[in-house]
Amino acid sequence: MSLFREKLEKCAREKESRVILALDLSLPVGEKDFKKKLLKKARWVLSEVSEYVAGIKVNFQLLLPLGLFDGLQLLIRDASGYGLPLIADFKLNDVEHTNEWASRHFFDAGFDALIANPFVGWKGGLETVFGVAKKSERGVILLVYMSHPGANEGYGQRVVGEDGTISFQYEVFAERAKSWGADGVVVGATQPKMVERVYQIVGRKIPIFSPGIGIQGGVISEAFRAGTTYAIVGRSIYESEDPRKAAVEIKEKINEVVK
Ligand code: BMP
Repeated sequence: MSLFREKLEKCAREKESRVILALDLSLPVGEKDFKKKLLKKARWVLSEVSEYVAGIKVNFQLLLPLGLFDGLQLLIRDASGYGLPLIADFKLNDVEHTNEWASRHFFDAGFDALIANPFVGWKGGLETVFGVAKKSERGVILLVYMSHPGANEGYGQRVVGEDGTISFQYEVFAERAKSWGADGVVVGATQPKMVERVYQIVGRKIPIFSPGIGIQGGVISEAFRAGTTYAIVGRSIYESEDPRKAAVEIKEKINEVVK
């Protein structure tokens, strides 16, 4: 098991939380001191919820204005101080040399895991990303079925295997997550049937991360009964007037289902 998974499981146990905070705060570009304000707000939200979440996920909303080795470093240091694992959500989706360069930067910057898109395949795609992650004991999480309605156009397509068997693309990706040694899979909470099917394939070996609770329409009880391990939650927490209260409520709702 990678250090990432050990760290995540330890946090989840100690904090009795299966919530990963998606810290996607944003401010209008060009607003006076927007970078300073953005960083201040992100650090405040993190400090409010740090006791009630198992990990943090960072996306383009913070990376682009703050910069990986610039403002973001303060947030990365905060997360590390709270002992929280950090996931880089830039959905790596390119050829080998670009993927490798990006993953080295994310890991050097202090991220514990990254999310990648299995559509690019192994050879010349994600092989080196897994190699870089393994060497540094970081994690790779694969997108298996996304949470938005159009996800069925890609992840939900029927595909014909070499032996002529027909399956769904996401079933193939769930199998690949096993054979490639992924540290997690993303399956939208909005798709409880897909969560259930992916859980049949990966079992307890690979945690299922489900975004889409709340604003996107996903329901905690449906997702967790189907096999979700961690909920990725953004706006329902950081847009709330009281992020701490929102995080506690979500964590407790999940615990009612999983206990
Ligand atoms: P929210 O709870 O505000 O809907 O945020 C969900 C988070 O999960 C966002 O960071 C989004 O980029 C991410 N996400 C998603 O919503 N669906 C997916 O299928 C994969 C994701 O990473």
